[in-house]
Amino acid sequence: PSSKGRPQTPQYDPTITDKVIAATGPNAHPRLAQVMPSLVRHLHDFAREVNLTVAEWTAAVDMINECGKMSDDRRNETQLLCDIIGLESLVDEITSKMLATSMSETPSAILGPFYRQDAPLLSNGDSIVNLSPSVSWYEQAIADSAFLTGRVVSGRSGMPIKGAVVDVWHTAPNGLYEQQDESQPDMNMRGRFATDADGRYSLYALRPVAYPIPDDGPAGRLLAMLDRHPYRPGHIHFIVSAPGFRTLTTQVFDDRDEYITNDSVFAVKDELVVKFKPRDGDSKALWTLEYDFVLGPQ
Ligand code: MBD
Ligand code: FE
Repeated sequence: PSSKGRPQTPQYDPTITDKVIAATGPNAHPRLAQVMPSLVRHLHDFAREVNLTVAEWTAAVDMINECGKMSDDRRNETQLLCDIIGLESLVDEITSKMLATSMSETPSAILGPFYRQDAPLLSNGDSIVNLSPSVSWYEQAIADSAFLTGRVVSGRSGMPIKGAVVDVWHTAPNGLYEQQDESQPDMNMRGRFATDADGRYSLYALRPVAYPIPDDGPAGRLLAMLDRHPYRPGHIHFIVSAPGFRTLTTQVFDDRDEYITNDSVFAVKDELVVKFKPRDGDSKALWTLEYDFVLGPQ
């Protein structure tokens, strides 16, 4: 083969991609120096692959700006945008694969945009449901009243963990978290429970209902333009923590739900699908759920 041909790679006119990557300095933050070249390469390749135009890029910038502008402590539109393209679920999967030490640990699920710190510290057997007979969803709250119990156990030893904190939250039967809804008192449907000497937690809550994620912003418009629905299957969120154990963020999903195979944010896992059973002889609940949380070592 001739050695006099043109060089295979341009020497004097590197691609924009190469220039951006080469611009990283020697004192760059190590993790950023590792991840940014990959991000730039994939983003540039994406733009080339779809022939991204200036008009389309401008629309995307406007969209991200709008997400930021409408976000506050009650609404996180940027996170919602990540959720509907599966990014929060993917990152959760990657993280749990990196950290999990055994198959027996309860699988994680995404935090979502509606967690609030400092939920009330309650006692086992207390209710997180604040029911006023004047709310439109009163009847449904009675029909879905549920006793939740189970143990927090160590994945390594199988022993119950005393003093683990079970932080729980879900929506009212109208499909709204309390911070989205003027008709609910502050911190409604939220609570933190410490496990007893047998590692057991117990509380009164509700069977969760399916509901649409907020779809009056950019995330909702994107769903509509993709001919997608905004619904999540009914779920209850948990963060389970104990000293010496890796904190578990997860959700359980009611198997009665029609959206269980069709979650708009892709968070359902088989092991997190639960069956509520009818409860006899308890004036406070028509249903029971028994669910154990298995924690991995820190
Ligand atoms: C939710 O209630 C939720 O849990 C997630 C992950 C995303 C949007 C709404
Ligand atoms: Fe949720």
